[in-house]
Amino acid sequence: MYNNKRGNHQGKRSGRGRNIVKICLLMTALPAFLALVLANGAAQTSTSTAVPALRILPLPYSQNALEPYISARTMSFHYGKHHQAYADNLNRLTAGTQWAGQPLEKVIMESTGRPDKIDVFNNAAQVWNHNFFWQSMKPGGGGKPAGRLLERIEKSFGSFDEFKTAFKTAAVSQFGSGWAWLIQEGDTLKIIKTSNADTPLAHGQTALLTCDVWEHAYYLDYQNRRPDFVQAFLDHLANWEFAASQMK
Ligand code: MN3
Repeated sequence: MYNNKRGNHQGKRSGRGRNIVKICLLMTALPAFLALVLANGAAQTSTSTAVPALRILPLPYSQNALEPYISARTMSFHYGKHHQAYADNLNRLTAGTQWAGQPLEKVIMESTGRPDKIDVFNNAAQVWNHNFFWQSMKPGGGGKPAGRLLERIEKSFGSFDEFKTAFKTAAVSQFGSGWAWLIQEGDTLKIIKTSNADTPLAHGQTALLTCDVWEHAYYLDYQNRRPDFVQAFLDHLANWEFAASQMK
């Protein structure tokens, strides 16, 4: 009797267990099924446009690699949402046009200064600027550059400290959204700031390093304290090896 009861009890338990297993299997299979449906949809979209969609460059480090100066949360929004959205917009705007599948630099140079193509320019330039910005930083960056770059900085600005002060002033004083840049013109290095999506590339200038001063770049970590963000960029993030590699 006891054994039977126990048997029945076990039977009920294993019946419930089987149901739980079925539900778990369904929950496990559902995302895979949805992924398959989405992948098929994406494949159909890409074959119908017949040109490869532009993709943003992979981040050169993990999303938490720049902590504590830039949080993983900021990176997930900035890279995963903002930067991705510019690329998605550009692909949508250029689908079926002469710019579909063309190099980013070509799209920027051909759309700049055209009021009727401002949306194409803004999104293309923002994709390029952000690709450049991620490379302008590295974990354990900051400090002082070396070699030819340091010589040029000292010749152009008087000293590295004077350069840092001037770069910070430019980044902090950019009114509204935009970018601060170290650029090269001939043998001279200059600091410039650009508004919104504008980029040195569109003006024939050689960019060496940039700091994004749109609020989305720092607001989650620094709120309104843009000077603190720019200081952290200069002291702890700036990738001087990348800047030196861009020199002509
Ligand atoms: Mn940005």
